[in-house]
Amino acid sequence: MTGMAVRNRFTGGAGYASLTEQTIRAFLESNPEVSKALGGRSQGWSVREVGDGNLNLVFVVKGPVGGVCVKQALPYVRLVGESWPLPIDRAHFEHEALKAEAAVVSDLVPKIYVFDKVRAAIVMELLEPHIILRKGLIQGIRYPKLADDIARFAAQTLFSTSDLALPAGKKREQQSMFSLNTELCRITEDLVFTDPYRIAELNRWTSPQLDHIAAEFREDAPLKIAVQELKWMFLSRGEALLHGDLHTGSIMVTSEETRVIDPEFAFYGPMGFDLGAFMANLLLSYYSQDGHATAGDDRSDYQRWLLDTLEMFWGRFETRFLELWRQAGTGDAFVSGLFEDEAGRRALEAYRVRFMARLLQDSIGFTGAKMARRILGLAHVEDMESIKNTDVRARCERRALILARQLMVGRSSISSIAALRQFAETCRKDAL
Ligand code: SR1
Ligand code: MG
Repeated sequence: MTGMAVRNRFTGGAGYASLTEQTIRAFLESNPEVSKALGGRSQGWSVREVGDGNLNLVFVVKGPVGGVCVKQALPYVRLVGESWPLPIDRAHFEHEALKAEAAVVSDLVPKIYVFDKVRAAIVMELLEPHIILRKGLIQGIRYPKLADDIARFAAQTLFSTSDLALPAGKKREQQSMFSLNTELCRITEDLVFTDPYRIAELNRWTSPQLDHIAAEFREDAPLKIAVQELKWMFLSRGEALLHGDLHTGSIMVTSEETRVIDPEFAFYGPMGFDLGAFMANLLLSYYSQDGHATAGDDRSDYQRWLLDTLEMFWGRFETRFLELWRQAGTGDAFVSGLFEDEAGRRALEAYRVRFMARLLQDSIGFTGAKMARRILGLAHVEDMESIKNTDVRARCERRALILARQLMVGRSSISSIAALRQFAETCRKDAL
C-alpha cells in the first residue's frame, strides 16, 4: 500500500494497516477467545491469504486446536487496485448485518469471534469443509438443502427487518445507520444499473462475439427505461435490510449445510433485489452448463436440477414469508388489529397474495439486471469465465443476455415462477 488515505467514518482511519501473514499472529494472539480456539502459540499457526473476491483480504489461520477466518477490508477495490479507493468502514456494515442475520437465522451465518473496527477486520468461524457454492455449481454438484436454506435466510432476514415486523422508530433507526453504506451502494448503482448500458471504461465482455449485443443493449431505449426503473426502486424503496450481494459466491456449502457470508453491501432496499440476486446466479449457472458439458455428461440433468432449485426456492420463500406475516405481523405496517373480523381477514389475505405477486415481478426484474451486469459490466462470474473456448462461452452468455433483457422489459407479464422457468428454457432452446 503506497500510503493512500484510509477512510473510516467511525474511526477516522488512524491505526489501520493491512494485515500480513506476520502481523495477523499478534492481532489474533491478543484475543483470548480466538487464541484458545486456535490453540498453541502463534508462531506455530499456519496462515494463508486466500481471498479471491473483488474487494478484501481473507486469511485462513489454523492452529493445533482449530481454525479461524479473518476478513479485512482493504482501502481500495482489490479487483481494480489503488486507483479506486473505497472506505474500510464497510466492515462495520458487514458486522452489523451479520448480527441482524444471526438474530433470526444463526445456523445459516458464520459465528463471529471479534470485530476490530480500527483494523476493519472480522474474525469468524472457519467454514470447513464448506466450499463456495459457485465452485460447486461449476463442478455439477447437487445441494439438496440449498433452495430451502436460502429461502429461509431470505424470508427471515427480509421479514424481520421490515415494517411488517418492526415498530417504525426501530426500523428508521436501523435504516438510517445502514444508509451510510453509501459507497458500496454506489458500486451497485453504477455497476449493475448504469454501466452495462453505456460506454464505461471498466466494462468488458467476450469480444468480438458479443460486440453487437453489447451495442444493442446501449441503444435499447425500452431496456434502459426498465433498468432505470429498477435502479429507482433500489435507490428509494427501503423495504427491508438486504444482504446486498446475495450471489452464489456469497454462499458456502456442503451437502448438509449452507452458510451465507459477506453482507458488506447491506442496506435498506427493495426485497426483490436480494431474491433476484440469488435467482440470477442460478440462471447464470444454468446457461453456463452447456460450456461445462463433457462427452460423458451433457449437463442436462444438472440444468434441470438448477431450475428445480429456482422454483423450489421461490415456493419455499413465499410460504415462509407468508407464515411469518400471518404469525408475527407485529410491525407498524398492516396493524393486525385492523383486520380482525371475517371481511378484514379475507381482505388482508387477498392483499398478501397481491403483494407476493408484485414481489415476484420485482425479483424477476432484478434477476435480469443482475444477469446482464455479469456479462457486460466490470465484474464477471467464474461460471462463464471458466469456459475457455470463447465461442462456446459467448453462446452461453448470449442466451443469458436474451433472457435478462426479457426479464427486465417484460417482468410484469411473468406471473409465476413456473412461467419464469419455462421462459429460461425457451431462451436456451431458441438460441441453440
Ligand atoms: C468493484 S466490486 C464488484 C462487485 O463485487 C461484489 O461482489 C459486488 O457484486 C460488486 O458489484
Ligand atoms: Mg463479496
